[in-house]
Amino acid sequence: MAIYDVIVVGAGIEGSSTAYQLAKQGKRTLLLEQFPLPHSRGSSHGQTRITRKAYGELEYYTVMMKEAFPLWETLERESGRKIFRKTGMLAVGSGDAFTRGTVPCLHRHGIPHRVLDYHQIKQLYPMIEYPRDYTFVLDDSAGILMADKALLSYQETFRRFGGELRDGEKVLDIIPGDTVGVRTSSHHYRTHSVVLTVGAWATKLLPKLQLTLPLKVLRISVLYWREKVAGRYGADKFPTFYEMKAVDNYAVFGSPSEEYPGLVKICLHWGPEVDPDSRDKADDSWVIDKMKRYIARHFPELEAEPAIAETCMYTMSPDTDFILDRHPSWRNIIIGAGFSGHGFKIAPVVGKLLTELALNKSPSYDMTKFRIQRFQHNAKL
Ligand code: PYC
Repeated sequence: MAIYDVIVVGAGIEGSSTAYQLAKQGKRTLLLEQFPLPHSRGSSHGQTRITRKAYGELEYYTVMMKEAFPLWETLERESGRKIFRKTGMLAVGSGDAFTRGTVPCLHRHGIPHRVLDYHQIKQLYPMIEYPRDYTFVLDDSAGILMADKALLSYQETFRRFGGELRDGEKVLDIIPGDTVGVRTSSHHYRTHSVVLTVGAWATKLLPKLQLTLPLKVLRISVLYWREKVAGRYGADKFPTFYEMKAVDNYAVFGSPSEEYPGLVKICLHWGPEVDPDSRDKADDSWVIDKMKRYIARHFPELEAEPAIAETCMYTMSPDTDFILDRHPSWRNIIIGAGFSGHGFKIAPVVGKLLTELALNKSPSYDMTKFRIQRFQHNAKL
C-alpha cells in the first residue's frame, strides 16, 4: 500500500486550504470528506463570510489577516474566480473591547480606518440607528468573501496540483504510530502524518484518540431580512458590520444585500448547543426572538420577520482562540479545531500553519495562543 505524505481529514475551508498548500508543495496528499460534496452540514457552506483586519485587542489575528488578504488574492488568480468584494466593515459598540482595541491596533499596523461619530454615521448610513454615545470604527479594507466559491477554488486547485480528494468517505478510526493508519467507511490508508480539521466532529473523533477538548458546538441561525425599499442596503452603499456585545453579551454581525436580492444577512453569533449529527433538533426560537428585537431597534428599514433562516455550526473554544497544535502524545497527528465562528477568513494562514506542523517545520507565527496545553486544567489529555 502506498503511503501518503499527509492525509487531511475534513474538507471544510480549513482542511481544504491545508490540503491545497501541501499539494502545492508537491506532497502526496489525500483529502477526505465524510459527506458528498458540496454540502451544507458543517461550517464552511453558504455564499459569503465577513473578512476584516479589525480584531479589537486580539492583535495576533490582525497580523494573520495581513497575510490572509494577499493569499486570498493568490487563490483568485489561480482559480480565475472573484472571491473578495470590498465593502468596508463597521465596528459598532459602546466601550467594549472590540471597538476600544481596534483603533490603536489598526493604527499600529498602518491599516486604513475611520473613527466616526453619530452624525457622520447618520450621513453615511442613514439606514441604521444606534445610540448617540456609541463608537463607530470603519475598517476600510474589509469586505466579504464568496465562501462557496472560495471552498470550491481550494478543492479544485488542490486537485490541479495533484492532490486526491475523496468525498462521501467517513473516517472511522485513526491508528497512531510512526506511520498513521486511517480507516474509513470503505478503505484503509497509511500516511506519514495526518491533519484533523473535522469541524464540529472534533467533539466525536478526538476522544477516540484519548483527547477531550472543551469544545462546544453551536447551531447558528443564518437570518436574512427583507429590505422595505429594494437596494437600500446594497453592497455599494452598506458595509459589513459587527457589534461585539450586542444582545445579552453576544455579538451580532451582518453583511449587505448581496447573496439574495433584497435580503440582508444579520445574525446572532450564538445559538443552542447541539450534537453535529442531530443539529436540526435544537430549538432556536429564542435566537429569532432576540434578533427580531435587534432588527426593530437598529434596522428600521428592514421587515420585522426574517425571510430566510439557514443553518451553520460554530465549534467554540472557551477563549474563542483556535486550536492549531500537535496531539499531545503523537507528533504526527495535527489538530486544527475550535475556530469559534471566526476562522473562515483566516483559512489561508491556518492552512499554512497546519502544513508547517504536518511537515515538521517551525511555524511562521507564535503559536502560544493556539496550543492545547492552555486547557490542561480542564482537558482530559
Ligand atoms: O469573524 O467577522 C467574523 C465573523 C462574522 C460572523 C462570524 N464571524
